[in-house]
Amino acid sequence: DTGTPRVLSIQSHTVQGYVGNKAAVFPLQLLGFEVDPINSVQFSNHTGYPTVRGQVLNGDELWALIEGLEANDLLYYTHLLTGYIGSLTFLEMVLQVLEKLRTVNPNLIYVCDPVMGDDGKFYINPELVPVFRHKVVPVATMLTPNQFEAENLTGLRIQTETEALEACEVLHASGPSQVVITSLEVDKKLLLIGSSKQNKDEPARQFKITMPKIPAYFTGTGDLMTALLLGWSYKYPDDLSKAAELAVSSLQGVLRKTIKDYEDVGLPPNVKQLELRLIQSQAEITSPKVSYPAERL
Ligand code: ATP
Ligand code: PLP
Ligand code: PXL
Repeated sequence: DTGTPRVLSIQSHTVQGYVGNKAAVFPLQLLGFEVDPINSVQFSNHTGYPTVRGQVLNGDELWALIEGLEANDLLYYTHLLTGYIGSLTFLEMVLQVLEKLRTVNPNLIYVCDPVMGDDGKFYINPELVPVFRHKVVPVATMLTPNQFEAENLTGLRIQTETEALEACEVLHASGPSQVVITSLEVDKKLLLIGSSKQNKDEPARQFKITMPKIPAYFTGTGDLMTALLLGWSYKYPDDLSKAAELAVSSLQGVLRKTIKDYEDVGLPPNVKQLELRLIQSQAEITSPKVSYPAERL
């Protein structure tokens, strides 16, 4: 233990473009973290393209990597970060990895983006939903669902700010002390809802951040958002609203830079394959200008 925070990040790798680990590792490194990526898949590109080729890591292969680390005494992590998980057996194995990491560091922070889908549509097999709900949520420290995922994890319908806050309370009661609903569309506005609860007897501290919806479709923004929330909440452990302000401001900075770079070369910003301009957005990641303040609720 050198005092540097160390993240085990189990996510997708794409050869080209920025989703999964490709969206999370570089920003966390810029924020000063040691990041050890395990690539849950290696694909040519993300699945929004017409063709995808590549390999999928299975649960046993994941466990072999953990055994290798363990044999060399390399299993000390301050954080576990997970995103899109494609199969039930892999999800079950991630839970075993978490258990093992916590035997080495009982204070390990597990940041979980429970990726299921968006806008009422699943991009995972729905058989994973009960496992997320009953096994993963209870062991997560920070949870970053979108509106659809929060609905599936609680069984509640979430269409208003009030309903989102209630869902956060339900999720706190099951486990995570920090819950961020990363996107909720209300009246054509995009909201992020945050909720933190230090102990069970204390009321949750809740806030919202309102941001403009950029008329373009990005992939990997959810992965980048969760990585930024992990990063900034390590620096502000007692102030989730501050961490979320910085994460949102960074992310909006990256999106603005992405649109601008595409426009500068005369490309329409509306293509589905619009990739984040992550490497070109270092300043936005390390020193975001807080342009979207959190409002206490
Ligand atoms: P996941 O499915 O990974 O749990 P998610 O569905 O919330 O996450 P996104 O919808 O990509 O992921 O949103 C994550 C963040 O990205 C939002 O909080 C928002 O700040 C930002 N974002 C994404 N798309 C846009 C957009 N078109 N305009 C403005 N902000 C956006
Ligand atoms: N499509 C698929 C198959 C995915 O796995 C994801 C990942 O979360 C997305 C779309 C959306 O990515 P994001 O929410 O990070 O923009
Ligand atoms: O979370 C984004 C993501 C992760 N992993 C893979 C993907 C995508 C988005 O398309 O295709 C394999």
